[in-house]
Amino acid sequence: MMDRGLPEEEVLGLIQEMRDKDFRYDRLFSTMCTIPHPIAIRAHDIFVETNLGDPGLFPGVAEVEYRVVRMLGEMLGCPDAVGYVSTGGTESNIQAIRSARNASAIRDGNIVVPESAHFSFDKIGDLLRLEVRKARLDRNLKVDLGSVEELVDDRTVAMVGIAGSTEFGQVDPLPGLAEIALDRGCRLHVDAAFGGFVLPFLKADWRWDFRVEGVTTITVDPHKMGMSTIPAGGLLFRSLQDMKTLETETHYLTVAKQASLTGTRSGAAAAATYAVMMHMGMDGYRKLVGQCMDLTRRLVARAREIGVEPVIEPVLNVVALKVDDPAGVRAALMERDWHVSTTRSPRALRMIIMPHITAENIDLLIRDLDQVLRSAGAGA
Ligand code: 0PR
Repeated sequence: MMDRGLPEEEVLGLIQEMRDKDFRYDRLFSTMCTIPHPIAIRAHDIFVETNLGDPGLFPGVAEVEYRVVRMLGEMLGCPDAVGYVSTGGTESNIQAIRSARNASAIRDGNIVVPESAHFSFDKIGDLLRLEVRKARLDRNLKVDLGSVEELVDDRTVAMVGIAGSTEFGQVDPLPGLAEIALDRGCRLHVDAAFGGFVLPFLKADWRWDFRVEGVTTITVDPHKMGMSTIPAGGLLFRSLQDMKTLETETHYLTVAKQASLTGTRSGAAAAATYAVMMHMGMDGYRKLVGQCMDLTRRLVARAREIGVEPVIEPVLNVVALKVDDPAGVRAALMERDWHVSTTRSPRALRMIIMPHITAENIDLLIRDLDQVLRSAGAGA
């Protein structure tokens, strides 16, 4: 740091220079975040200095968080669910598994997750010293129940199902997983970090949330399809008892116990989430998700016009396209200022159709994809 600070204008100029290096959201097909709703940004601003880690000092924002949890619980089929606003999917997944581990007497156990699980579960294995067993997927890229049954044993502290997988947007057969969980007396965590703000607003009724008996915890991220600000994650527990397994004593704070992973916590992101959920309502999200799904179908139709097929018929607003050399195609698209990503198995080109994506940019992207594939074909 310099001895003497710079004038405000100069600092803002420096900040802007760096900000200008960031890519613009409308060209980003690789992200599960989006431009927050304007009302979320305003609420974020109003609560910017608040800390949910010491709720006695900020009873206002503590009430906001309580209301957010209540709305999330209603949205996910359990109005009495408890939980908190976390920093995102990774923290929520860590805490869900930690609570399951704490609720069981096992300390060196395992968790059974689908092969398609987000990499946060590898971090969890490392942090909590749990073996991460990965169950096979079926040809629709849903977890194979037979494989799960083979992997679950008496040292399994939790099973995991995904409602909206990171790479393919697929939804695991949660009722089947719940049956196994109930049968084996095992907790079942649902990672709906992405799908949690999509599935409740689709016309088809997927059975995956707390309405499925046996589901104990759910991760759902307002900073993804919820249109809130970063860092807004959500973790919900069906039972208060399970959340209590996470509590530590907090001697000198205004509250005696804390269940969250981090101490100081952004009240701003919780307020942003409250504001956007209150403003959008179920209807607003239905419309938003409807638009994203329409655009998803448009992308798939345009891809088919140039002879490219999706790996699976999209369930959510995630598309994986079968192309030769996805990494090479991704790099070529990046030269044209399009940002897409790739999947591991099967290898494909991955695109997420977030609220910032427009029909025009889908058409332009597919036009460029066509050119990239043709020149690769010509060069081969
Ligand atoms: N669970 C699922 C199903 C996810 O898709 C993700 C993140 C997580 C958990 C972890 O959530 P946090 O990143 O909030 O901790 N999925 C995205 C991904 O890995 C996150 C992301 C978002 C990546 C924006 C890039 C990006 O630009 O693809």
